Amino acid sequence: MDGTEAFSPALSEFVQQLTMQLSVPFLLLSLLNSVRGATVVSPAASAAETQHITLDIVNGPVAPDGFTRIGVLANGTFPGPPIVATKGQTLVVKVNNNLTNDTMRLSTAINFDGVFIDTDNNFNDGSPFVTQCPFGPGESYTYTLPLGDQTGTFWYHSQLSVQYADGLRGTLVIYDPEDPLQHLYDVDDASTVLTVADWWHNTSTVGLANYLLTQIIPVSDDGLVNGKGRFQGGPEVEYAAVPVKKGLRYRFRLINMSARANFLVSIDNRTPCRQIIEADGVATEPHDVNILTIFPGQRYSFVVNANQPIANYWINAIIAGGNPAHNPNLNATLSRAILRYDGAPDAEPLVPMGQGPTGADANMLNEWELVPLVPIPAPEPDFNITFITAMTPNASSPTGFNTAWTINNIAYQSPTTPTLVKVLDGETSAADFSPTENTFLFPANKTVQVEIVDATDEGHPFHMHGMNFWVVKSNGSDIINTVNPIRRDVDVTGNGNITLRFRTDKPGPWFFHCHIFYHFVVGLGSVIGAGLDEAAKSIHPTEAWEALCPAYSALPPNEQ
Ligand SMILES: *[C@@H]1O[C@H](CO)[C@@H](O)[C@H](O)[C@H]1NC(C)=O
Ligand SMILES: *[C@@H]1O[C@H](CO)[C@@H](O)[C@H](O)[C@H]1NC(C)=O
Ligand SMILES: *[C@@H]1O[C@H](CO)[C@@H](O)[C@H](O)[C@H]1NC(C)=O
Ligand SMILES: *[C@@H]1O[C@H](CO)[C@@H](O)[C@H](O)[C@H]1NC(C)=O
Ligand SMILES: *[C@@H]1O[C@H](CO)[C@@H](O)[C@H](O)[C@H]1NC(C)=O
Ligand SMILES: *[C@@H]1O[C@H](CO)[C@@H](O)[C@H](O)[C@H]1NC(C)=O
Ligand SMILES: *[C@@H]1O[C@H](CO)[C@@H](O)[C@H](O)[C@H]1NC(C)=O
Ligand SMILES: *[C@@H]1O[C@H](CO)[C@@H](O)[C@H](O)[C@H]1NC(C)=O
Ligand SMILES: *[C@@H]1O[C@H](CO)[C@@H](O)[C@H](O)[C@H]1NC(C)=O
Ligand SMILES: *[C@@H]1O[C@H](CO)[C@@H](O)[C@H](O)[C@H]1NC(C)=O
Ligand SMILES: *[C@@H]1O[C@H](CO)[C@@H](O)[C@H](O)[C@H]1NC(C)=O
Ligand SMILES: [Cu+2]
Repeated sequence: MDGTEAFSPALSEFVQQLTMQLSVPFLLLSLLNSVRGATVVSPAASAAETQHITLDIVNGPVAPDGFTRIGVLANGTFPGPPIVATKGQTLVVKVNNNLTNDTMRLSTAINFDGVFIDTDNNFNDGSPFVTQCPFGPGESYTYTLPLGDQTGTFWYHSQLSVQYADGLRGTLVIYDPEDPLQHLYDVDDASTVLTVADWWHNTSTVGLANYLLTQIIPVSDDGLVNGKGRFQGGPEVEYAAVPVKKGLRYRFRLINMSARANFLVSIDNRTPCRQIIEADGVATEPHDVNILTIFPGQRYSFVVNANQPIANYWINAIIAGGNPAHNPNLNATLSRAILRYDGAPDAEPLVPMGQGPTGADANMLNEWELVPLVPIPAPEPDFNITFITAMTPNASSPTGFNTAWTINNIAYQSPTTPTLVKVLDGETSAADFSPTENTFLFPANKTVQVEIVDATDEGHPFHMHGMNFWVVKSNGSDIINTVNPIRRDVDVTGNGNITLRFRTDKPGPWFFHCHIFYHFVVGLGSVIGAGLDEAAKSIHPTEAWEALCPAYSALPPNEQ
């Protein structure tokens, strides 16, 4: 809130509406008790310490852009149902595999992207053939995730092959009832979670087969914002409307659920007022930008002050991901949503669909300018490694086109026996892993610096499972910051170099991979083996986990 705008009527009306919808006494009380600076938090804020969640993974029809296809969907929707958590909870997520359609992968495994995984809980990280075997149709697996002190914006997705391109993606927000940045915004609820995602009409299995043959990642048919979008020549599907009330400040939580594409996100008439306050679950000092590029897997929170005239405004989410000539359906301009002020007509903005601010007005986000709210210096490295990424056509493929992406000349290939299974059997030395497992071993409680050297012409968002890293050097900047660099779990390289540092405090194998899953499945991945001797002693999976691999290997190939 700034100034003395008509706050109280607006808020009390808002509170009334909200409480009518939710009728949660706790919320009512907390809102009425604190008028100014009230934060509209999710109803789960009052929930018990353990939250039980069920996700049914089904094949069903879905038509986010008006074209009906069969997807792989959590609870039958795209995006899947939002997971709403509160700091300190333990999430117990029962995932039922109800898949039936073998034109897409029938097995699955779920990763809760960015959620820290406790030391002894590595087996619940959801990484196929690293921390678990996938589970097949008719099976269930329950992920137990103690959230500890972590808060912020996350998501969940299938981690198996490129299956999440078929739709298995959803949001996960951990609300902090005592958010130190609460004074900056008034509203932070389900309506302020924004997702951008690429979308294909065909299955990911067809897409992957084409990719292997042609070396061209299938260009998506469109980009979706909050699960809605349009393709060129398709029906005029109603864009998602994001409701705001004049006079309130909104904490938007933007999640890039792409499997491939990126988006340039801006809001018309927002010059110069979008404050970033979070990157990948790490609270930052407020930082003004007008446009941000967000890569697959990344998340940002930003505050928008609804201080413009009551109207509809475009939220531009210009999609970029491959050469549009490869898919005439893709029209980058059609990827957008509407910021709708209360009192504005139920209609599209009157101005044409634009690309957002350009040139100096763009005020793009420079990652190296982000400053974590809680400073933690990057520790001095005990080990330095270099990853050189490259795309290597596969000479032995019959077409000559078969693609591999490599790190230090090795294309990661999933082993048959998951890394963790081997570790628990006492296989913890380098010789126990084949070269194509690209597994890097370090003792426990050390700091590793990895420089990723990338001379390719594509962006690669590198994602670390289970923990954050310090971004000592961002792509596109020469600044080395070890004092208080941004910490996050996805950082982008591509025709440039980045330097990251992480700790090996959590014994276990952790996936470290490009979050463009088409790159990942053809090799752009590695495993960080942190203190594996310790892991062999400290990790004690459940019987249900032990049963996953025997069940998976007994499946016929079309059910795997
Ligand atoms: C998903 O669907 C199941 C079965 O209908 C339901 O019990 C569960 O609560 C749903 N999950 C979420 C997160 O909404
Ligand atoms: C299975 O998926 C394919 C590809 O999307 C679709 O053409 C087919 O109709 C689906 N089968 C059933 C029984 O839904
Ligand atoms: C999914 O499978 C579970 C466990 O078998 C079952 O309880 C549930 O009803 C199924 N849901 C759907 C939508 O088929
Ligand atoms: C999907 O790809 C297959 C194989 O190329 C093709 O036969 C089919 O028409 C495609 N379906 C859609 C919806 O594009
Ligand atoms: C999401 O990631 C994709 C893939 O890198 C990127 O092209 C797109 O710009 C990102 N979206 C946003 C909103 O930045
Ligand atoms: C893409 O969509 C925009 C907005 O409807 C339209 O102005 C433009 O002509 C379209 N592009 C193409 C190549 O048709
Ligand atoms: C790692 O690299 C840093 C420079 O980035 C250097 O200061 C340090 O001595 C190196 N450490 C080791 C163990 O090689
Ligand atoms: C290269 O092609 C051969 C023959 O098709 C195949 O067996 C092998 O898995 C491919 N390698 C990679 C890294 O894709
Ligand atoms: C690593 O640190 C933890 C916590 O301080 C300690 O319990 C563990 O013994 C240490 N491990 C090694 C190998 O130093
Ligand atoms: C990385 O930085 C270089 C400049 O050093 C720039 O040319 C390149 O586009 C950047 N890559 C990405 C993905 O932003
Ligand atoms: C990245 O590092 C490599 C190897 O040190 C160097 O040759 C290259 O110029 C660097 N790229 C950029 C954009 O700084
Ligand atoms: Cu990549």
